[in-house]
Amino acid sequence: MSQRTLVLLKPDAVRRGLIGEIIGRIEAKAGWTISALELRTLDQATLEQHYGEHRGKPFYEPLVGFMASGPVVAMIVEGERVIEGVRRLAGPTDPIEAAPGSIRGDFGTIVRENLIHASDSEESAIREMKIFFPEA
Ligand code: RTP
Ligand code: MG
Repeated sequence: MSQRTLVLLKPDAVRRGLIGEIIGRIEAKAGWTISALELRTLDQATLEQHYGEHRGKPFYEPLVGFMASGPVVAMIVEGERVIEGVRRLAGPTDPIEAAPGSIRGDFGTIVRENLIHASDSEESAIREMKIFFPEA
């Protein structure tokens, strides 16, 4: 079943020069394609929309501060079972729990600075794609 998902390469990934490495892993999956891509610095309003479900949690303010600390790469990736697939490529939220071979497992150590965001369901994907690529 072909799907679309919203992926963000977080500011730590951009700062550390990992854009190519991470996009390479996504592009290497058979049949997946990137159909929209933009480098941009996120403002507070966009971040409040995107991470609204976490408002009030202890990690919310530091998360938003981190996500605004530098440019991110936002993209739409399309393909077979891509929603679950990119989440699997990324690995669990906490990089220390993420297996080697996953993006977070290979490159992360800090929960907040875990390199990549990917929509967690079809519903989230539709909501998040509208925030970042309203024209798509
Ligand atoms: P994401 O939404 O970014 O794809 O990550 P996720 O589903 O794996 O994790 P989620 O629970 O949605 O949390 C969103 C992001 O908040 C940061 N976080 N910090 N305890 C903490 O300090 C903490 N917990 C979460 C991470 O950047 C996480 O990806
Ligand atoms: Mg999430």
